[in-house]
Amino acid sequence: MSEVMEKRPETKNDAGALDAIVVGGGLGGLYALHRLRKLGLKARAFEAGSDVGGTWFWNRYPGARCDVESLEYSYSFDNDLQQEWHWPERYGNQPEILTYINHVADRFDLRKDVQLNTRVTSAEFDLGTNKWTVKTDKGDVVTAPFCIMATGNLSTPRVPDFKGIETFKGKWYHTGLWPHEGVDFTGLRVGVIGTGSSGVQMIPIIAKQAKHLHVFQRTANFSLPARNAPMDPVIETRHKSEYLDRRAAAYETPFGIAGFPPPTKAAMDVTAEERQAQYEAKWAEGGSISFLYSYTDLLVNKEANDTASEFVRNKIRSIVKDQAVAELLAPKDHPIGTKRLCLDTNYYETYNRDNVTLVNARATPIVELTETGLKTTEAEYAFDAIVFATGFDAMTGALKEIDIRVGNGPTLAEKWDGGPTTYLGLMVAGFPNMFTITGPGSPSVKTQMIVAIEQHMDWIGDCLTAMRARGMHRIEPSLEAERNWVQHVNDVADSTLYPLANSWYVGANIPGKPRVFMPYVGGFAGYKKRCDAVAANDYEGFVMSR
Ligand code: N01
Repeated sequence: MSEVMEKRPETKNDAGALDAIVVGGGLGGLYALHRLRKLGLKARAFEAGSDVGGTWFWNRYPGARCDVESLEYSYSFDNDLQQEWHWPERYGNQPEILTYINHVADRFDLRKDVQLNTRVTSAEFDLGTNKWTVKTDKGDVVTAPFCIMATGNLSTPRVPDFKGIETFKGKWYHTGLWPHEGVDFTGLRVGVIGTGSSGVQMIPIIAKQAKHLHVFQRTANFSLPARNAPMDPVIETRHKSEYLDRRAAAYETPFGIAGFPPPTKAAMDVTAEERQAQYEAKWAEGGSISFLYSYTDLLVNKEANDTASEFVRNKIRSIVKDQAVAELLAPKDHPIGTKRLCLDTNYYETYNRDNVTLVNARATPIVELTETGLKTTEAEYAFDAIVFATGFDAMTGALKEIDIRVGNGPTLAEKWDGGPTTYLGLMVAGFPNMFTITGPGSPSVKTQMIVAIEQHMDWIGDCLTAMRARGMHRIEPSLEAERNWVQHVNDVADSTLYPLANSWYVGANIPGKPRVFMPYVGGFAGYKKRCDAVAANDYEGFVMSR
């Protein structure tokens, strides 16, 4: 057994005895604590928020809801937990999901190892002692052999660098930093900037409160009806009776979600009438995976994709009465599914309201905020409140904000200057003993996130166990393994239609961010097999040392 990984007695906040430091107290960080504890290892997590929950702690904007069904979007590691928990609706909303995460933290007594209100500022690995020293904005200095980055993929909110923002006399908000007390927009003149998943969920609700709502859309997004509904007790009972099998089956699917029969036909192999009927059925069913599963080739064949894209554009044209507005809302610059598909409740219908105006922020970009509102290249708008639904520095933002370094080598931010490089999305060459949960280069955001988190943390747990058995103290990927994996991630992306979109998957929403395809789109099932094979093959591509 290695010196650094002996089982030690519980000593609360005894920093010297830590086996691992976990950065983040969201779904990833909490599961990391649980898994490490099961292995007899002592860990402490640091969380910037005033409570656990990560994404679901911060994103409290009106209408915030998961687009994966609630019976799927939950931990699978404890069967009693999944049997006992009751989800009231088909899709969990933000307060319910946050309640669930708090329940898990209490039930598994995880809070005692989470230090809240504490942001990790730096992490430095000492090649002599094989230990990470982590510092926080509260003055903590802690050391441990392993560092587990559970920093989230969409955890660094970004407000565009608009001139004059400090002069605006009204209130402004970002969806990812929403006030805990909520915001009442009743009777206010409101401007919402951004029409991604957050904007699409929020706009119908704000429209009902506001005196007038202006939506500033730079890129039209495809959105499908969620068809949220109260949980059907028959479905719940059946799902729970099949839970163990369904969780196992999820590992065999591309998105980590079971229950959707994989498509068997290519779109162009059937008649136009058959396609129309299929898309209609999927539209009526609600949900994005089911729709993308209409045919085998929607994400790899442009001609096939065009049929699905046009179906949704026609739906928009049929819902929105003003055809000029409908054309503006109908996406034409990217194939459906290549940007994150939105799920909505009455999004397109909202544009039929008299108190809602869509502004084309592509043709007439916002140039500045003013004391009273904002100015585009064409007009000036007066607002009491402005909401930025402008997204995140996705996948790399949170990690690059921490000063992560090894000896005198480059920081992680410097190494990733041209785009992130990892081996399997799990580790970075040159940064030993640092694991990234659902890091860039893993399927992460292209899967059910909780399944991806559990798969990563289980793999990491097994890796630490293997190291302990071998008496090893240090692990990192070889540069060659990392290079090959990055090449593979790019090759797979290039074989699909994904790179055709200017999405946050390629960093396009952040000015100056290198255009690199970050998630792995080769499918969760194949990815998991690859991770398992790497472990079975003596941790192929990794170098372990004492
Ligand atoms: O952010 P986004 P989001 N001027 O980056 C626009 C997950 N999520 O918070 O596309 C004008 O998608 C920008 O325009 P463009 C989900 O994975 C999940 O909505 O860059 N507009 C875009 O319209 C999602 O994909 C759920 O041209 C500007 C918008 O702001 C991810 O989080 C719910 C602008 C940003 O859209 C991020 O979603 C919510 C500018 N200067 C989020 N800058 C569910 O589970 C940016 N924009 C349902």
